[in-house]
Amino acid sequence: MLVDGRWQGDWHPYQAKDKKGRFVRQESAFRNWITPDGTPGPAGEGGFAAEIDRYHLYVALICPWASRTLMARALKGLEGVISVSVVNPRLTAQGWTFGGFDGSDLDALNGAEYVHQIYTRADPHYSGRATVPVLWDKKRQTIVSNESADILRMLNQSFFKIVPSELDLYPEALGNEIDELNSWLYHGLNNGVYRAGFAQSQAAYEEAFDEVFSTLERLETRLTENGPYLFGDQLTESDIRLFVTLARFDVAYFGLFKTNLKRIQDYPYLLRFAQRIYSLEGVARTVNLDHIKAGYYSVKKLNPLQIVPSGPESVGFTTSNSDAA
Ligand SMILES: N[C@@H](CCC(=O)N[C@@H](CS)C(=O)NCC(=O)O)C(=O)O
Repeated sequence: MLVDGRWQGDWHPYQAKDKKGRFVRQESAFRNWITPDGTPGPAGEGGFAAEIDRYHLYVALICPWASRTLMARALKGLEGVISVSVVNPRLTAQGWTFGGFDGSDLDALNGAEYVHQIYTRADPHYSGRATVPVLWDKKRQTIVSNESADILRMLNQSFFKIVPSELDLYPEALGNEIDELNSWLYHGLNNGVYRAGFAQSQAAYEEAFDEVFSTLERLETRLTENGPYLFGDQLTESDIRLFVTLARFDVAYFGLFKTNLKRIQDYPYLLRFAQRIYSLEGVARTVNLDHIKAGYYSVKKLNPLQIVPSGPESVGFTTSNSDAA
């Protein structure tokens, strides 16, 4: 991580925990919003108007938080409007790096070797993790946001004048319900798997494990009763948030994070849901199982020898690496 703009080499993902050994996630630091006309959004300062080719996303294809922003970019037709660089999947002693792994990019924009250099370019005294996603403003040469939940929402709502889209991932009438669902989905599943995987006590692991599987049961029931999406026929950001975790579950979390009561393939409605989302135009390009496996299994604290498993043979929905970004 960075401390006052200097990289500390002894990064390891166990840093933050509470008294009971529970994993605690760091808050994001850059919270500005792109808006249609550059007026300030719900947080941060103004001056970030939606424009063609002004913004750039730094992402890791291993990362569910980054992938949800990539999915929104694809589904909202913004691939020609916002450029992207994909980092290497393995987190190194210098954090995220560019170039070398199949499907990764060099940083053609800022010429950085490491993502932490993007952070110090935006703020020479930055302290904190150098996480992805990062939404970069090419005009002001700074970070707009490093919070994927905000980026997902601004990509949905701020570019309608540039790329009109029928799809509204956060319809006003469903706002409160989406927020409520996102909250238990995040706690029980999106972050629940991390709480299980990075738990530092048996009790903390078991608590998270139980919550992961009760959340999956709750979701399966919901989709059985009122699918095909979480809000019936309306595709929303909650579906994107669910999909990114489902796509990583059987291939990484089940083994590495020990969330191994059942696989997603054992839940018929969740599997059908994943297949449906995967088939939406542009989504397959955001899913790269080689990056996901290489990335998660490179976390030394959880897998000291960093051996990447050969299986599973399939995650149950159609994937093809040649389709991936
Ligand atoms: N709150 C952030 C979390 C992002 C995050 O935790 N990204 C991970 C990868 S999945 C990361 O970059 N970790 C590197 C680190 O912690 O040093 C978001 O949702 O945007």
